[in-house]
Amino acid sequence: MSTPGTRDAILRVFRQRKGEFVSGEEISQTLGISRTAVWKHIGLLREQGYGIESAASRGYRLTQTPDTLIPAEIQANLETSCIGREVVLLEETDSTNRVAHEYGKAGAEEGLVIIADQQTAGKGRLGRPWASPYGVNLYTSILLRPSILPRWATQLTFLSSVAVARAINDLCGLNPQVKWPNDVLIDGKKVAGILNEIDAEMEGIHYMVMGIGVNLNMTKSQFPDNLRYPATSLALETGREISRLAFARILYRELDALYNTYLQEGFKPIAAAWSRFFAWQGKVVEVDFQDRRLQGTVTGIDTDGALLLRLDSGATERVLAGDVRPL
Ligand code: BT5
Repeated sequence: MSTPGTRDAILRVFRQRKGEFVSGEEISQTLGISRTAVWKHIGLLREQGYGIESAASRGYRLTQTPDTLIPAEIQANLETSCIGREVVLLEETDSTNRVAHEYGKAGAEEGLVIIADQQTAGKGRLGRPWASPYGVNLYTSILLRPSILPRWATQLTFLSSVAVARAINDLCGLNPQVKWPNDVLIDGKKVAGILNEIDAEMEGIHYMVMGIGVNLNMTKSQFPDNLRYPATSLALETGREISRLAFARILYRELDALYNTYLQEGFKPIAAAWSRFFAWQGKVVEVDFQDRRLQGTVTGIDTDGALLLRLDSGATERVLAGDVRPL
């Protein structure tokens, strides 16, 4: 058994026994590995920050877990119906979205979650980079297989923004705003980005990859110099360290609840939830769209996620893509 798999399995045994001592003999038998291997893996877990007490006649007991992202810890009592049913953790990868595409193409079930401690080529929209330093933030991609037409796929971007905004509010008590179409901001500074991609044909979606990056503990010096917009992290905003594990779990729960609502009730409740975090409703904005610069009052979003602007002429314009600035 590989080291991460064994680590996971040992943690599962500890969880099942809820803080009790478990003998080395029992762990070795349950996992089918030698007592020496158990001892070695306990040592590795301790190096990763797990508090594991050992008592000569009683065995081992888990006393503390670090902020390490370990699938068993993420899944423990997660109680979601779909999201997180399988969790793949990678210490380093180019992009979790790229990995999720591989799983999608190979036929993996929806709800699969990919997480990385670090991305070496994290992707934003239009080929832009997403800064993804080691161990401080959440970089995750979720594989979904909604049976919807490709043109409705943008609706899921709004769903992910709401989940991120709710998770931030739940865990930190901050009041994030969502920006059309996909960013999550705190006081106008970008704290999370979303990159949803689909593999589809005209009649339907084969799968969707929902990519979410949230700046949790990133420090000022870890942000690239040439950012398009001001950025921040939850630690910078709250002054305290944010548990990656706690944030990931809350995010997957929110996503799961919203995804179920979406499948049962459609986009309407998602759009309503999104609007509550949307600071520009009723505001005058400017947007570059299809080689034109438009100014208008934001009246909401359409069923396909297009931004609805009321122009001075009284006409309504549907903006499908573009960068919106408040005036
Ligand atoms: C996004 O693109 O905001 C989508 C970012 C999605 C990242 C996640 S991480 C997990 C998954 N795997 C991936 O490979 N991607 C997804 P966009 O709106 O195009 O914004 C990109 C721009 O944000 C860049 O051009 C920078 O200016 C800025 N930026 C880069 N890294 C940032 C960071 N960590 N925090 C805030 N802004 C950043």
